[in-house]
Amino acid sequence: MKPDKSMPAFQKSFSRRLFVKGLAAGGLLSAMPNVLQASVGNAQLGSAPVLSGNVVDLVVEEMPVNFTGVTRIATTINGSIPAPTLRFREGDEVTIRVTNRLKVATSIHWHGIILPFEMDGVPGVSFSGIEPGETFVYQFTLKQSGTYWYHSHSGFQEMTGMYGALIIDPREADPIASDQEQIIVLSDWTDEDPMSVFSKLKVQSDIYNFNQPVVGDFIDDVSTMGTSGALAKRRMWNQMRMNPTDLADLSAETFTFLMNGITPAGDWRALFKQGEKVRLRFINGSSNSFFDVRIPGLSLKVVQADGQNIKPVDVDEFRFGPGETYDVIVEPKNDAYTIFAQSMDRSGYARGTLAVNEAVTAQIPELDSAQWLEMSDMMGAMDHSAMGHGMGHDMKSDTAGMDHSAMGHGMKSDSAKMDHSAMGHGMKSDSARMDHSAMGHSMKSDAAEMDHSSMGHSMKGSSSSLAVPSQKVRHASTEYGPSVDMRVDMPRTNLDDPGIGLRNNNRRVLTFSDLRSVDGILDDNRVPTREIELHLTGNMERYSWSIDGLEFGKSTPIYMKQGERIRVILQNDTMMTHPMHLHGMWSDLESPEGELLVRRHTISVQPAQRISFLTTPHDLGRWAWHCHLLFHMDAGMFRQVVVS
Ligand SMILES: [Cu+2]
Repeated sequence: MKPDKSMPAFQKSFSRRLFVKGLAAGGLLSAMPNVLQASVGNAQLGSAPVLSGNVVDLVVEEMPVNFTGVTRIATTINGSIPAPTLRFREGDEVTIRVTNRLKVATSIHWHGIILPFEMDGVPGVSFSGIEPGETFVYQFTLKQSGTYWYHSHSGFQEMTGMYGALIIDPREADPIASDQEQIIVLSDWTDEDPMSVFSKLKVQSDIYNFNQPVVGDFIDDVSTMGTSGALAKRRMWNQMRMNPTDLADLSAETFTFLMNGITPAGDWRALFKQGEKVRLRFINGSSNSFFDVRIPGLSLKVVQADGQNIKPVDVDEFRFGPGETYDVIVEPKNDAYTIFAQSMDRSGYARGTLAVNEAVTAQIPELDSAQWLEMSDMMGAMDHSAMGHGMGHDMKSDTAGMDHSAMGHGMKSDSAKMDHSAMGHGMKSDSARMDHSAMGHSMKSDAAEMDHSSMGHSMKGSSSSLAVPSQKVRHASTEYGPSVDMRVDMPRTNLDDPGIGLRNNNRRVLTFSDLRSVDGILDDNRVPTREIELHLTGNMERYSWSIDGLEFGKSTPIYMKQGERIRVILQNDTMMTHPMHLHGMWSDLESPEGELLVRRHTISVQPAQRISFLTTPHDLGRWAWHCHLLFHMDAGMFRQVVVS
């Protein structure tokens, strides 16, 4: 481990291997036999207790835990990590009484659930939070079925243990057939105080990246592209002040990845009988980690995404970010299989075993090697070779073409001086479909109008109809400030890209283009009446995250009208993937051609990607909309949506 003055000496000398993989018997230290006995042999162990019925009581309190050999304090619900699984029935009205036994305020948000906004559980947006000693009563009717989850929306409580599964059984028979099911909640645990982790990232954003380019990489580059090519590549990354290995802010350097609250060394287990069809409900309940999930030897039939049934897709692997859920059906034949969930940055993994009995084990795969971000992850769909800087294959020593400003990524002086507020919202926009609440996108900006034609790219011209999403990039004037270190002018709109680290890995990997809601799910086929374009922005040097260059504190709400059909375009102007979660309404993902694909509550947008979804705000009130990477949300990638 890297020396760290904030850690006690005994922790510094702690075996990194044990730290990353955890203790076999790690977990809660108090009376939680079902968790503590996880490694001693009962299929139910390591799973959270299940609470059902129409009235449920939850108690939030602190408890000691030990996942790695170090005792730390966790924030738990009913003394369990994960929190109890809540199992309800579609159509029922439920009452959930949440009592706060912490010294600070708390909250619980029902992730992906359509409900009145006062029940949504976001302090400062939906309600004022649950004060110490107070009991808050949540009450709402379940209008949907499927796999969901719940978590704290206060501070970093989610990161210290406040997350659990929420399963809503369909009112009628479940169209997804299986012989048994298992809920698999993935999460990330750190022995550090999350606040100190956050502070460290603010000082040095790549402090947990122990996969930096090293001399060996340079030598490899020299052998494949020659000395001048290798130098040019290095110079290019330096000029952009970017790091091609920066795949996650947080790594196994601080995280131990958990499966149902069990460390990799603890080996969470699910038992099956030969011939059974097993439904696995995967929930990414982590604070800051994308997982790539596979079960070597088994095909995964994906049947549900974010709680909504989809047309089954057979894959070997899927990636999902914090907030997302996928249900898969597997038909195990052999004695034992490893459920393997490696973190996107390949620094570690969560794992468990699907087996016929407690004695058999399966091999644990090696972590895949980390891939470097490619130019398409930085700059989108531009034709690299035409510009003389194809990565790897066509590297030229001239790096002038790499310079952001030379490529039109830099701001122009006139737009730098634009003051959106001074210009007001009444300014003439060049298109009626643009939306004023999208903060400045309605402005005609020179920079947004950058000269595509001279760069040899054919852009689809603005369509007069809203039948298809616009492809013309509109950067808000607020994007031209210190909070933004990168702007993408030629985003990629490909939905069939599994993302960095999963490309061409000889496995069938799920992509957005594979997802189709079953008939009847997308119940609103209206053409949207307006388009909101938002850019996911950041400045890596400052560990600043924002939307349209504005951190939450500097932003104004986005206004929507109840019942209107709106298109939202999300363009990622950063080099990280952001799982964007819109509360209170569905996000109907569409193709670049405007075909409705799948209904989601959380949509992960890859670097330099531009994707869109339609939404219909059904419920009045104030809603949160944010990146589900906890630290990105906290740093400012968060907006309030007001439905009136
Ligand atoms: Cu983010």
